[in-house]
Amino acid sequence: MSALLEIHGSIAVIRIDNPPVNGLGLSTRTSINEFLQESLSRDDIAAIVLTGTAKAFSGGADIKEFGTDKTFASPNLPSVLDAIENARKPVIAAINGVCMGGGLELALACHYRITMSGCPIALPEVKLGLLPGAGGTQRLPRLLDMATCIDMVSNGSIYLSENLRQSALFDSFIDDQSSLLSSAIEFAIAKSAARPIPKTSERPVVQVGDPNLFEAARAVFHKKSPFLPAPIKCIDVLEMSTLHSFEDGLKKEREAFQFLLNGAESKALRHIFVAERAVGKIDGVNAETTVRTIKQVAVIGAGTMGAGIAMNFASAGIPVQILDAQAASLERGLLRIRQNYGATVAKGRLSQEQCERNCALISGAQDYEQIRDADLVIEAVFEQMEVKEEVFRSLDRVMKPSAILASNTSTLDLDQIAQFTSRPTDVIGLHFFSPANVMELLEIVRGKLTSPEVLATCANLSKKIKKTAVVAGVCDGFIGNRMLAQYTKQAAFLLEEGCTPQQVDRAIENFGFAMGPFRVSDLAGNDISWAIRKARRISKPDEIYSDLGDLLCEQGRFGQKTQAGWYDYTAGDRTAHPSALVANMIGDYSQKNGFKQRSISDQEIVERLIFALANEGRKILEDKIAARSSDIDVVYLKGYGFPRHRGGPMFYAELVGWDYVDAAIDTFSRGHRGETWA
Ligand code: T1G
Repeated sequence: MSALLEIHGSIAVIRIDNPPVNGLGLSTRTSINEFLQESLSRDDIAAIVLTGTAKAFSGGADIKEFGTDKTFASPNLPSVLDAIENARKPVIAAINGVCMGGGLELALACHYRITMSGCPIALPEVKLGLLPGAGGTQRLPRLLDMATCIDMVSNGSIYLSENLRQSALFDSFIDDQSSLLSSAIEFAIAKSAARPIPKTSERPVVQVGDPNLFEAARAVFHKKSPFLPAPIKCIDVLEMSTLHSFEDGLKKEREAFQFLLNGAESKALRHIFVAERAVGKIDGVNAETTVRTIKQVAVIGAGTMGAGIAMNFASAGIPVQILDAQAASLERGLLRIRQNYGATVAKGRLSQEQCERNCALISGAQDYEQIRDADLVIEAVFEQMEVKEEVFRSLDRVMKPSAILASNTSTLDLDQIAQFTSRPTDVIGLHFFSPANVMELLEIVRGKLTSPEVLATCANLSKKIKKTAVVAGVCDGFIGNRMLAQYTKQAAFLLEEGCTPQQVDRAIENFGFAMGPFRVSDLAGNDISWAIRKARRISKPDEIYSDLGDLLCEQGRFGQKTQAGWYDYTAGDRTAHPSALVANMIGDYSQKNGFKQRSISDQEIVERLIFALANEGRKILEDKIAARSSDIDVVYLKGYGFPRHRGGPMFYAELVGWDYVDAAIDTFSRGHRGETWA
């Protein structure tokens, strides 16, 4: 059973009891309905209170049931909401916590609603590519003004109950949180004889006011989310509530819900909802795994990365020491903290001044004595093994026994780094992405000897600094950069065959990326990938790359910072202008190398780039560098801008079918630079 029944005198209390969020799966809905029918049949029961256990009333329909015939909004399932609304005794919703999606729709079908402060109220289905499919779009506008309905339904905005206190959504609002149930029971007793029993569906729709409200909202979403059908559908069905009867409006809602439910966008967004939570399931780590307390962090290196990393902790209220041999670097690091604090994802209620107060700058310290008591030290020094070796040998000598020693390396072998210490089980990789205080992704790199305790501690800490942490094994590039290397390679090979940078960028941006590979490279700095290719040409001499990126950098065209890269720029303007010089450079290079030029479709451009990602992702899974396919999707969404409504490279490959992908790769492997698809 996933509901409980308690009798309080003449009042029946039905408690939704399906941890962790009281999801309204079929068994829960069935239990609620059984207890409802029992309460309605008993002469000694005058009214019913419906509430939740713990901190949730209900988080909504069970997302995992979608695609089955059990789903909440399934037209072929008797609705517990109809049973409640048509009950011949008053049903009162006592909203005790999270009340979202189908949970709010359940409360809207009740005859009265009582709540307290601090309850998140939302219809966030749009974030899953859906819309409220159980009457929410037709009942809410009978209680709240339409502008708020549009914000709640089309944006998925979450409102705290106290911010809706004056609305008709709640019939009673209590201030003493401990007395919600007793107040609800008293309210039920007071209403038990009141007739007629008020039905939300029989209330008139609240006056819209602005006749242009719906059109203006559509214009916003056409611009804001051109790839997503759900927000516009939400507005359409909300508007239907003003044009049709409740029953007809419900039919329109149901049609729109089924349309969205079966759409690729919603499948992708539901996949990511589950994937973002699955990353926290780490092999060898469970609820019993010890998590060390991290009260003090130290960061070695006050460069762009070091300062950004430090900001994550300082802005989450964790004191952090920042070390750098050069006092000037520290000053620059502090300046970066001041300048970039506003964008820091981890900033909670801390002010910039409080964040700075959490930062202790230590210059010239080479003996690390001053940081020996730190619980976690993260090195963000120069990306050379010799430098890392010196740092880790010193840290091993100085740091207290329980300290965790982390490297921010993005390309070096963490297992080799761990061997520089006498405590390899305490060594881990924490690969932040630049700008480190902004990018949500954190790759936690698990060395062969990294202990589950150290893993659990870092995974727990990542939540405190508001990062999405994905565990990766040790290999060159871990998960994201390893895939990015194949993506950027294919992008350059497309230029060798006759594409222009703007054609490649436009094709992948029309697929949904915010920026194509060449605009991204100009933004990040073409010299960064240039340095990586130079290093790889030594470490992996057989690796095949296009020389175009090198030719570009040899002309000093590093991108926006030099006002010239794959594109031309004017001072102070980030607009990318196609470059005749680059076009000539590509043409000359391809002609010199005898590369056959051809017209390439946008579809091929997209498939070459996306299947390069998926193909490498598949190898990453085979090498056991990622724990699951959906982790790879989360990495590429959170760290590399893969469009969320496409679900990630692995999800997209599964959606189009791996047979199709393999057939395409087989064709590519017989074409230009085909050997790189092996
Ligand atoms: N269905 C299934 N599982 C859910 C779930 C849901 N609705 N919500 C959460 N979970 C799981 C989640 O996967 C995780 O699982 C655990 O609960 C804790 O979640 C007909 C069609 C409620 C604010 O979109 O926003 O109703 O990892 O880590 O941080 O119109 O969960 O432990 O295995 O997020 O405390 C609409 C989605 C559904 C709300 C709690 N409802 N959930 O946050 O916990 S569609 C939503 C959330 C619908 C109707 C339509 C949050 C939360 P695991 P968590 P949290």
